[in-house]
Amino acid sequence: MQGETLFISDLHLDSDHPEIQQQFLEFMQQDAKRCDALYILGDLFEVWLGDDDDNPDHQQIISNLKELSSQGTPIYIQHGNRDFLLGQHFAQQAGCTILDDPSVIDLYGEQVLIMHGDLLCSDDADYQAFRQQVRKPEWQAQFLQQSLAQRKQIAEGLRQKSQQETQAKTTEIMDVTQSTVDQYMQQHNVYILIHGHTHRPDIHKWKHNSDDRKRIVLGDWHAQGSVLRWSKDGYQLQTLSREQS
Ligand code: LP5
Ligand code: MN
Repeated sequence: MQGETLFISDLHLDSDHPEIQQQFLEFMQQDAKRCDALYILGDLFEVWLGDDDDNPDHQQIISNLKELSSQGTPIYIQHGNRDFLLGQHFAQQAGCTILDDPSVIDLYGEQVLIMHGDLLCSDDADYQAFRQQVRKPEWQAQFLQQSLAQRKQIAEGLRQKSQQETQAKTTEIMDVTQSTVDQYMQQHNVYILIHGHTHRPDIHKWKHNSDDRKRIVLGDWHAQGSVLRWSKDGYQLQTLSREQS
């Protein structure tokens, strides 16, 4: 719909879940068709091993993104903790613009901070150390030099390690840290923050000093879709049931 901007995140697209891919393809053909812009705030893909991966399911997503953008919907995408290797080749093929995390955008006159959300989980020290390492350009260049088969194996080992570790972490550690949220909002001089990653869709409102602040958390697409619709007149955080698609 024109006059509306859409936000999604955490689809975790993966060949093992064709139903999510199908729902996203329909979302692009329907909801996103005539909107003012589509923002994807990270983890569109479950794993991204490099732009040279020729996975046919990924290729289908890329060509549909390209079609949507060439029909006039600007598409903006941020890196998630699983697809941080999305690069300029992907962006060009898909007709998307990769945005920094964090970024401030102008939404119908309102300044809004958008993030994937993993940076906000600052109490998760092991993850933050790991993140720092894998976001270094030298590390990434070295990783991308390895064969696709080697990269797959490393990513698989990492997923297993992550699964073991997250089981041992408390839910508090894996949620955002409020003081970190306030710091980012202060630093970017905004009252509204939109992010994903935690898979805890919600709208949090609080006062910081005398300011009203708001944090909108997008949901993942594991069991159903999740979309934030934003227009001049207001916003709505919606779930998209699978039956609908
Ligand atoms: O993903 P999720 O939500 O389950 O957990 C995240 C954090 N985990 C990760 C790791 C990813 O899940 C693994 C898949 C990434 C694929 C990338 C592919 C390309 C690059 C490959 C790079 C080698 O992001 C998890 C957070 C959680 O969110 C909540 O915020 O807690 O963090 C971790 O569990 C990380 C550990 O705490 C630290 C891991 C140290 C790894 C040490 C190197 C092991 C290498 C093994 C190689 C065989
Ligand atoms: Mn994530």
